[in-house]
Amino acid sequence: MPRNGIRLFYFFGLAVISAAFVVHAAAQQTTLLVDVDHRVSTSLNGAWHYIVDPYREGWGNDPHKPSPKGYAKNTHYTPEGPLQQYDFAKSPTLNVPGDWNSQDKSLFFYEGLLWYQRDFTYHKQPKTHLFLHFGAANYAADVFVNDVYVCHHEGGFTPFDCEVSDAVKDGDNFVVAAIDNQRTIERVPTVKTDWWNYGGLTREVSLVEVPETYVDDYSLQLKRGTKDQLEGYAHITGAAASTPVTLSIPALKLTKEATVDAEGRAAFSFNAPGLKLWWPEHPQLYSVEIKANQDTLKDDIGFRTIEVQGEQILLNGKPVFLRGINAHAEAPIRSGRAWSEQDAQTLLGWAKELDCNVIRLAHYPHDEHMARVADKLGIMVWSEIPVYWGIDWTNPPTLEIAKQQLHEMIRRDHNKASVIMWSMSNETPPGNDRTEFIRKLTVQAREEDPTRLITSAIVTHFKDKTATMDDPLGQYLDVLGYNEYIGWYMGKAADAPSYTWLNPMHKPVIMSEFGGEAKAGFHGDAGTRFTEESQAYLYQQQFLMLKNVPGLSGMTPWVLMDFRSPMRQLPEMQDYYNRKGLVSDKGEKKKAFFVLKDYYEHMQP
Ligand code: GCB
Repeated sequence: MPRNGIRLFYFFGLAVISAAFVVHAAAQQTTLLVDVDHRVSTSLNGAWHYIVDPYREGWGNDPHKPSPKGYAKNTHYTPEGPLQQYDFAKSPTLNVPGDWNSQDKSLFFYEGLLWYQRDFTYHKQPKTHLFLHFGAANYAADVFVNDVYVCHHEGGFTPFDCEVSDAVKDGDNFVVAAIDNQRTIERVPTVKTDWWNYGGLTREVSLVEVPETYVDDYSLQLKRGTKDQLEGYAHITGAAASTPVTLSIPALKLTKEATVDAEGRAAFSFNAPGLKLWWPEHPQLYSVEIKANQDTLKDDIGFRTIEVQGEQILLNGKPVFLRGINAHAEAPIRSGRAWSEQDAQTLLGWAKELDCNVIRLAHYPHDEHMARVADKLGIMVWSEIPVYWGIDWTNPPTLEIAKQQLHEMIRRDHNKASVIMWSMSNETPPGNDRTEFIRKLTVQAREEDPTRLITSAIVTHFKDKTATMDDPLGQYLDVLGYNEYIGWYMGKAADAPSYTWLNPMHKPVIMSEFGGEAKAGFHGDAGTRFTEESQAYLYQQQFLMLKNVPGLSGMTPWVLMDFRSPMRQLPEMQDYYNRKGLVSDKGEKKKAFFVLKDYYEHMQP
């Protein structure tokens, strides 16, 4: 990897290059450790001081060429000292993890730069690497430890690890993180989304210490077409060629050894007699242990295959119908960005109650707890990057940041049995530039993970009452997702059953969105918008229509729970919430919840 070269360049070239370039060089330094939640770590969750900085004062005079000066320093204000106009120690605090919008009323609509700071004590062991791990920071993060610039990261929903081995001192330390959630055209997502742009250190932060050589990535998957053939690799950073790596699965009494090649990669392929597969009804997980030199990495993973055959999706070789639901990473009951295991338990608990076997985690990678809990509960997952609506298709840095987010999503969750599909995008406007952009993403996704299915949610275009599922994007996908809002944005719910659907590509189709809004507790007749009755009726009519969709292999109605969106401004009904939830933001189940539950429970397998 060119990473080491860039590191050396960073340290020796620092004095002679411009501050702007330092930002770029630091950007390359983020590592990505898999399975961080199974490593011993020191949590940095808790209260962090913050300074709201709408004019970007903390970056110094040129906000376009940020330099690691300004607020990266942790100096305290004294009346007799040089003029200094900030002081972290006297500034208020925010809880980390947590978005800033839902913690301080004055930050509800805030978008821009905000500085976080906290002290920490650390005693690093010799011959180790120390990483500062961020579950996610929305959107851009620049991080300093003891005044040393340690990393830059972009993308608000994926993890990153900044190496801080040289920046950390024995004893007292401090970390400063500049987080900027300004929406811009060239970012991913771009300026308009139907969800709240929650800013800040929205997921857990920790210090992760690993030995000199360590397992940074591994993969172990069931080979397609088999019931007990496992294959994969472990990648050991810093390991000399021929270093032995041991992989064991104690419950199967299996221990396998392989040696790393010149790239630090050890390949595994072996039979696992007696292997129980992962099924939604029996989500079997195995404890897996990987050892290389001083490092041991443990994980709990399941084994299953997922593939398509004609218009069907096969799980472990058998056709499966995906009884799904969509969900945003909106925290149940309290609102704000979801981040905890409890949030995941609540959201996935409702999905389970609906008798779902799949959840679409829209429209960006959710917290890792979601995939972990889904692994345990037996809920399959559609995981997506925020290539949403109108992206800057012809701008190369936009493609780069989309690719980076795709890479980070796959890397974090490629050992989660629950995750069966990577989604490249949602409702993108047809056009050659769009298709070429997403085609490139599909190529990368297949290279990085040949074991899962590739999909996208496509907006349905109707000609009169006929929908032809022929968006050219479909040729690059394994499974076609189609979104439609008959009965809400177009047409009448009563007419849904009379629509015709055509599937000229003969691929499996998931109706990836349909639905309508209802305010919990608002009742009336089925023809009155926002009543629970109208939403329930819309679902019933959709079910009648869906019977006629050729190749239908699943559905994920929109959406499990009401979620905050600045686009939803109707007083008394919406109040900045998209009300298409089957459950309100306060956890009240609407009539349509029970309509869907009944439908799924009585569905023939
Ligand atoms: C869509 C989008 C989703 C919106 C939803 C709506 O098509 O994919 O992000 O929230 O419609 O409620 O309008």
